[in-house]
Amino acid sequence: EVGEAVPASQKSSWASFLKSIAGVSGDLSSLTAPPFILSPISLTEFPAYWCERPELFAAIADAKTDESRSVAVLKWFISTLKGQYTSRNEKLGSEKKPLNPVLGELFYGFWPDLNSRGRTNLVVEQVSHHPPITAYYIENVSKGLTLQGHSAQKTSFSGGSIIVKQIGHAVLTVDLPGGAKEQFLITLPRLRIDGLWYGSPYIELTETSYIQSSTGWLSTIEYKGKGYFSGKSHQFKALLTPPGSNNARRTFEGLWHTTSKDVGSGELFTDVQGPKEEVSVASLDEQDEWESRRLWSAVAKGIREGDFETASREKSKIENEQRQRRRDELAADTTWPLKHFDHIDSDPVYEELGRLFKANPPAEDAYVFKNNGPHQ
Ligand code: CLR
Repeated sequence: EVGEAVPASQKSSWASFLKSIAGVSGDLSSLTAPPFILSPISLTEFPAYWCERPELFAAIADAKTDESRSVAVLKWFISTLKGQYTSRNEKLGSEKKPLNPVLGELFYGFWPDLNSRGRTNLVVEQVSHHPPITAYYIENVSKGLTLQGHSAQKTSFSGGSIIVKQIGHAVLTVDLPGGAKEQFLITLPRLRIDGLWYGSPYIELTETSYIQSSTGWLSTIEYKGKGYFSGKSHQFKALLTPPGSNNARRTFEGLWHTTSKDVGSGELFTDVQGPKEEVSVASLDEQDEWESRRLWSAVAKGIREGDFETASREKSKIENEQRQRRRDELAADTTWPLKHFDHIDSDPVYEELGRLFKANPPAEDAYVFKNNGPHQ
């Protein structure tokens, strides 16, 4: 018998969903899941997790040395993890299956200027439907900061858990006084989704991710869960190494969903127990038809209200309309034009900075922002 968290009427459909996951490798987005596990939020909203502590993002620009800038980037990065990987559990009760974005779906948002941190803007576009790929661009113009990246996933099933390999990377660019720029290549951790059998999935991070600065400073972040080191969930240990060295200058350690410390000084490093700031988004009637919340509004309402018949009827409408578009494009020998991003086959920043820590793979493609967001 499966899971205590699964409503009685959905137990058999949850069991067959789990069986179908075991048999599908690569892309779970199109699998039909039972209603209790559906989220009313599209994956195009997820890049907002990068900036829910806008003051930590802005603080990167205020750091004065190469070393302290790398520390500020690490601090901001670690402080995003709670939102990225545990916030659905807090908001929706467990990890859930997000809405699978359509090609061309958009998500725009911002965090207002407060306490002289500057305004931060977010532009997201779904740049591929199959496989799903989401491109994003975040900027704080007054601080001279931009974050450009894309996100895709390769999933597999192992020992009762879903293993998610993240494909894609992010590049953070910092304008330095005097006109120079510093760049940071950010790679992404691997995920394990546990708790499936019980119907209450949650994420644990595993293996290693990197933040490589163009100054040579490198953060190597190792992730561990229950049963390792302290036995607690959501542990990390980050080593910061100076240019050209293999010996860590600083070590940071703790739990990414609560607090961590600078091991050398014993001082507090990150603390994400306080409130975060959700992205501000235009109201539905001000949004374009391609904007995520407007596009999915009828489906999301059905899911929220437990009216799954309406949700699935509205979802089919969107999917059929998409299929028709693709057929029309094929017939007319055209392809869907991306609005905000240009695709490049190999990202020169990834290749160059990735070489410094032997990134695997050695090259990745990228989506370059056209500088034409709604706020530009
Ligand atoms: C997307 C990029 C974000 C971080 C992030 C967090 C949660 C991940 C999501 C990414 C990709 C899609 C994901 C999701 C958790 C569950 C969901 C892997 C990596 C899959 C498709 C749904 C599995 C279905 C079960 C929960 C039943 O920066």
